Amino acid sequence: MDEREVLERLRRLEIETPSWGYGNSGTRFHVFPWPGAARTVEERIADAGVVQRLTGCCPSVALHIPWDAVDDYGVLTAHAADHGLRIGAINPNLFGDDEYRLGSLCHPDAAIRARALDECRECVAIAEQVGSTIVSLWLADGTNYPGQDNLRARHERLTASLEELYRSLPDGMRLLVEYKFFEPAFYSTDLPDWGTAALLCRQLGPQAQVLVDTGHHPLGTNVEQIVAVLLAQGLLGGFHFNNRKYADDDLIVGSVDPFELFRIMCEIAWTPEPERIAFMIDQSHNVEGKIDAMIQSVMNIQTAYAKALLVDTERLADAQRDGDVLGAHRVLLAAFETDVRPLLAQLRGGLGVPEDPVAAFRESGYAEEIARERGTASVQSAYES
Ligand code: LRH
Ligand code: MN
Repeated sequence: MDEREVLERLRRLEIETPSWGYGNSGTRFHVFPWPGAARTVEERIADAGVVQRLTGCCPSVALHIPWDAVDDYGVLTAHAADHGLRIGAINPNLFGDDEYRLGSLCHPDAAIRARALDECRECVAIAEQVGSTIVSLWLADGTNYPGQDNLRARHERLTASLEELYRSLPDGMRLLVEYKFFEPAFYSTDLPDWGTAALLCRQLGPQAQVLVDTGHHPLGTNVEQIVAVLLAQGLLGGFHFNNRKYADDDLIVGSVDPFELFRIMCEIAWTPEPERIAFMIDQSHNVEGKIDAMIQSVMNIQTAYAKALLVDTERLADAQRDGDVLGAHRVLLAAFETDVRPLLAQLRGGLGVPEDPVAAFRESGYAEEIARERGTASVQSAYES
């Protein structure tokens, strides 16, 4: 691919940021409040607007309901537009309520399943109101002990619940199904892996696709191979980008294993229609500033994608055809080891944004301004509440 094509593909890359990535977050041990961290959905959207202004490639923000629930979604959509944003994926929260102790859409009690389904349908309605075409569903559902529940029955409840939800989708809206191998359930998770998610999406229909959260796999999993298979099957709906060293650590994407992110973005670079894929970030910034961490994440994804687009695919195909194993590997290494900062500076120049958006943010005074205006909200962790 020549430089002009690479720049064109980079210009078309849009990355959605998560509203929940701008607020205070922590672990069960402690939540370290950050001065000026966003406290309301309006502040979260304002901060996402700063990321868009400084990167030029983050025109939408994902919402989590009820964390971001408001009375008037028309007003919220206008507020987002004032900050240069549209509202993106709507995430139902079916894990933050006492009634969901034994699950939500998989709960043994039909009344609780019905209630969870209503909350999902409410998110479909919210998506319609804000002009979003994505409902992104992750379930904490699972069990903690063998025998706690019938595993097959839970799967059948899940299937029936998702079929009802699927029937409520208007034309043009997609249901993204996110899997995760464990946590908060520690024995079985009802949506544990890509295979289960893919089977269910195939059964539901073309408006259902799989969401790959890069932190949701057992250590050692070949995530780029999962991406390749889902692309081949037409089932890859989107990503929740982050990085991890151990479990679902939700660290800055590309911060622990940039080579893995590069390998994942190679599968995207080699697919004919990447635009249908929802590129979203899903992170929590426990010890660092929220906004510059988000900007760094966007830059890391752009860097990985730029390197992936520079892979000499002809030489790679030749080496693969000739069985030149190391030769093929070295073609990939050559791209990964390319310094793409000049190319990204060109991209950002063309987008009218700073060459180094993190440095520009830090020089902008915005962090100091919101720290003055918003102060530092104290937050309790699970153990402390
Ligand atoms: C679950 C998850 C899911 C979100 C939550 C904030 O671990 O990845 O996507 O709902 O994080
Ligand atoms: Mn996620």
